[in-house]
Amino acid sequence: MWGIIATWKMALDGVEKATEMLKNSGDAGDAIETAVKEVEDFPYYKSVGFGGLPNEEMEVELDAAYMDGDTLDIGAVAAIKDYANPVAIARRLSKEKVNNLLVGQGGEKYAHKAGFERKNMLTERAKIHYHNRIKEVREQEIKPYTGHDTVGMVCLDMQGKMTSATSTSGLFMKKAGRVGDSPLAGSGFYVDSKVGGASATGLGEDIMKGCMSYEIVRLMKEGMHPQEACEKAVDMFDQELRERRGQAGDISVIAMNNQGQWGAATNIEGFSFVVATAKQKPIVYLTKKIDGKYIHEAASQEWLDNYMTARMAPLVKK
Ligand code: SD4
Repeated sequence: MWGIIATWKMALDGVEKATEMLKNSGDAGDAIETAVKEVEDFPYYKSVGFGGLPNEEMEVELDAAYMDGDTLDIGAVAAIKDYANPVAIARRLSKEKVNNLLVGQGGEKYAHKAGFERKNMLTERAKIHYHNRIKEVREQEIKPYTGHDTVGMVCLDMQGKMTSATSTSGLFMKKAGRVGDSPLAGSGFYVDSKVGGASATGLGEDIMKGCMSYEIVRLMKEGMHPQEACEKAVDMFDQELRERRGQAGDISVIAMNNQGQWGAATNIEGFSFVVATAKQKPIVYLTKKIDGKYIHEAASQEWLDNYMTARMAPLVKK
């Protein structure tokens, strides 16, 4: 068995590439890194890698992580600037004995010495988004910009090894130095090859409060199917936040166990994700909750076309 699951439709091309590797006995570490890099390199995705939207100071600060489910090795970078593929730096860090999570300049120095490609990650298009947003919104409340799109993945290879990885530019207009859930083990990602893995996207500040990814893996370890674990973790924590705080931020999750079974859940409208396994070709699903029950529907060609058209539409400075 092999499989890969990833947040958001934007992961499709990367998942397709990973599928080719996994089918041919490829390693889950190589496959997941290839898949995440594909998303990082595509300039029209606004919250991952090149083309990611900047912070308040118009600087693109990136968070990324990598975890090996066999050894439980973790590597992560947070709030780093000017590197093309943060996930590759995170993976390299996972091989160190200590110093596995590096922030800001420390992460950049490590990446420089390790020979990673420097790149100005701020595109002209992202600058236009920034200027338009400054004009549009004066409200200070922190919220993910519409269609928050952190990429998070879980991968299983034929050898039974599982990995998890994330990459994001975080929340649009975040404060300089703000770190979300994505580089934090247990919150944005977690994987254990003996059980399975999970990853989250949404409002990092709330995802962290519930250590969502670890919670899902914990529930799977207790014997739950990934779908049941995702539903339980999201529904219970969403309710908990509402009761205690009066509101809950966006939380969307994906999970896969070491049998290649998978699941997803969300507390928003319009969450999409991509799955491929030895049993099914890569499919983009849209998650809906009808009468309290989650339904994953394969996205139509029209929906897929509209997704790309919307992301690549010309942008005018207001
Ligand atoms: C964060 N969870 O930095 C990320 C944001 C996100 O798509 O998912 N954006 O809080």
